[in-house]
Amino acid sequence: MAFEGLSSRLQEITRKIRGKARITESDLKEMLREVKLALLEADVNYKIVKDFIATIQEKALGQDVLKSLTPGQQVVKIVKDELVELLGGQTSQINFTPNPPTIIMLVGLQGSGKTTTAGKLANLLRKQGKKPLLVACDVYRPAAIKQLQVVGARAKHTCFCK
Ligand SMILES: Nc1nc2c(ncn2[C@@H]2O[C@H](COP(=O)(O)OP(=O)(O)O)[C@@H](O)[C@H]2O)c(=O)[nH]1
Ligand SMILES: [Mg+2]
Repeated sequence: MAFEGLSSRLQEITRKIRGKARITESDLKEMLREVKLALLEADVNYKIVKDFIATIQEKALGQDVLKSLTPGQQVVKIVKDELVELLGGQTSQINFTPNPPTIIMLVGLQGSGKTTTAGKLANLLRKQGKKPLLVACDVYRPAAIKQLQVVGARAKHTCFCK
């Protein structure tokens, strides 16, 4: 998922509603429409976004949140909690071996984004001070080696390609 810009966009959306003393149902719908667009533009799957928005709407309308004293804050809390849930609830760290290199296995169907994720992961690890290496070993898929070279060059990390 491409999350660049998403967090600042969500902050902007929630900032608008947080301070409001009164929120109407149409304010809520308007906010959720913006959240929906932000998530879709960040490449989140359409069905996931639809369910996500429906859950928030149900929670916000169902629990008399809008009639409470701090409706804005409560709506923002519901959005935040649901986002955390959507992203898997808890984070887990990569276990690095004490004897490098640590080898990371990405498993998925063809075309599910493993190579792209390898590039993103290498980028993230590099920012954390690691020295990620991408090694092109897929000799079956057409242009797989070239693809890794392109992904590697874009993220400016070392790629061993034949
Ligand atoms: N929209 C979108 N496309 C992606 C994402 N990750 C990968 N892709 C695209 O999906 C296609 C397959 O990705 P790839 O990394 O080659 O998958 P692999 O076969 O599992 O290695 C490529 O065209 C990628 O650009 C993503 O997060 N969002
Ligand atoms: Mg691949």
